[in-house]
Amino acid sequence: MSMGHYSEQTPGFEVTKDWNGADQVVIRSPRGASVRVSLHGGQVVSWRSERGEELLFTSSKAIFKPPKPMRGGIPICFPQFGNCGTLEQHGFARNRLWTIDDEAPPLNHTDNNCKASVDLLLKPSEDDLKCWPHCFEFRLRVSLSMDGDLSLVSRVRNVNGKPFSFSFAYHTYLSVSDISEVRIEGLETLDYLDNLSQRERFTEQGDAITFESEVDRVYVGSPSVIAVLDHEKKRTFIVRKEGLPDIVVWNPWDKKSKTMSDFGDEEYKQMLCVDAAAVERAITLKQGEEWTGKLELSAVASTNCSDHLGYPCS
Ligand code: TA6
Repeated sequence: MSMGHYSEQTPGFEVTKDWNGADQVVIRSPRGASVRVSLHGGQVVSWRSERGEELLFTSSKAIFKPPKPMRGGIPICFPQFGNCGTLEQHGFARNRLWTIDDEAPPLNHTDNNCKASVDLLLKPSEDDLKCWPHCFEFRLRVSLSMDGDLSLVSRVRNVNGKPFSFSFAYHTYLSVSDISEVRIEGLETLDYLDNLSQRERFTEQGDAITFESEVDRVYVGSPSVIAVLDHEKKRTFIVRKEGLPDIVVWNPWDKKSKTMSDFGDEEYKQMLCVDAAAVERAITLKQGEEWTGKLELSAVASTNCSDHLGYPCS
């Protein structure tokens, strides 16, 4: 067991092993919230509130055997989202072993909300360069604020000559009480690409989004803050993002659930994927250029969500 980044103000992180022997990093906030990150895939596999409540969904049938990513938490889709490209579904980053990065350069923006954090690093292997011949450095900082907010900051740098383009998503499995009691606010009237009909483009209605069937959509040009309201739990997830213009919304519903071996037939009722993403337009980096994509998640009592959104939640 070793202790990493540590300062008077902020608790540090500890490195443990999951039951498969894969290294995991655990970050704790002084008030008891916690986040667990697997070095396999740089995947957040757990985010718990100060009361110890798990806020992310993980399937009871999830496979914890690399290289397959675990069905749940926050897999990282890079350098390709979905199957729109030549690589495996959602790219290779979620199937690779990341390392802890002790020399991570400081983040550009200062963040006054003292946080405990860990920095992870991914570089392409020889095999990766065969299928995607681009030298990159992917730095991921995972942080937990004093209030238990979870933030992920990705920095992708082009470290060799040729420009390259990629798409990206934080494939976030939110845990919900009952999908039919959930609504998303902030995506009203936006255009979306429907993955259920060959990415055809549609325009969302004026109301908040609710769920009564399979949904697999990429909302393009979405606001930087949206809210996922769980009426039964009286809880709202506030999703803030930077450098990620799109939001992917996915629920497999009953039929698709039955086709996924690492997902329970009824589990679609307890999860909703809301991914901060860059899908519609690929991100292109010239030599030496770096892109930053930030996600911040807060879980608040629904009574307070308008304070976070700056407009009344219904
Ligand atoms: O985010 C939506 C999506 O692309 C869906 O089309 C669905 O395939 C989902 O991701 C899960 O992908 P996975 O490869 O993790 O089974």
